[in-house]
Amino acid sequence: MTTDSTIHLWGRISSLNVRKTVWAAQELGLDFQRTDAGVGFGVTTTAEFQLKNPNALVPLLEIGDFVLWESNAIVRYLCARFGAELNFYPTELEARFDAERWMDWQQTTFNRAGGPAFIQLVRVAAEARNADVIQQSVAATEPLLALLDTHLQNHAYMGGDSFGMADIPLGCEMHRWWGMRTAQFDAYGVTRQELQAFPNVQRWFVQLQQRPASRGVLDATLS
Ligand SMILES: N[C@@H](CCC(=O)N[C@@H](CS)C(=O)NCC(=O)O)C(=O)O
Repeated sequence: MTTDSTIHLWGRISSLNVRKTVWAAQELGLDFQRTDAGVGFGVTTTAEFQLKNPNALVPLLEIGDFVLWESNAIVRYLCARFGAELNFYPTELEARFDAERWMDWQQTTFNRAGGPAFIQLVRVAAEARNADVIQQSVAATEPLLALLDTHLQNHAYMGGDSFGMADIPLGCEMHRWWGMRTAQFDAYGVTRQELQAFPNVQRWFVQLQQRPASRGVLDATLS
């Protein structure tokens, strides 16, 4: 048992999932340290790290003897433990599960739809890119943006009138989706709608970008 209460995040900032946890910690005004780990940095390949996360993935949260993996679980935990006054993790059960639902949707639906285009356009070498994969990713993502736009027509934030935990994962997804330049899609003969085509998403996303705690996350360069 250790008495060390340092809030330690493990993971490279180039990871969307790591960025969520960093943003959450910053919103909560936490004093935390982050160690680069994962592709390009190693660490996750060590036996010591895999004792903490047998998936050998980032992010990982460590506070003394407590370790937690899965990015959205980390966001939830930080908000629940350190954000009671802010109500980022809503106390009212229905409000909490409304937010939980959007967080699950981010991982199971939005990320799956938009991820392939990101991998192709940012991570795969130009000569190896597959235009069909990019096309399918756009076709799967744009209806989801329309769905989000409809939701945000009547809600200032994902969970209602005020910023909360569900804004973090989805804000990170929007940063990645709009961080890819439309010209990149054009280069593969794929038409992607601009952010302006989704005015409520645009209004919400600009509000998120204006939050001081989103710095280093929503202005991060994609890689
Ligand atoms: N569902 C997990 C996914 C974790 C994951 O896939 N992490 C990626 C980065 S986004 C990773 O660790 N990739 C390997 C690496 O960086 O070494 C979560 O949300 O935390």
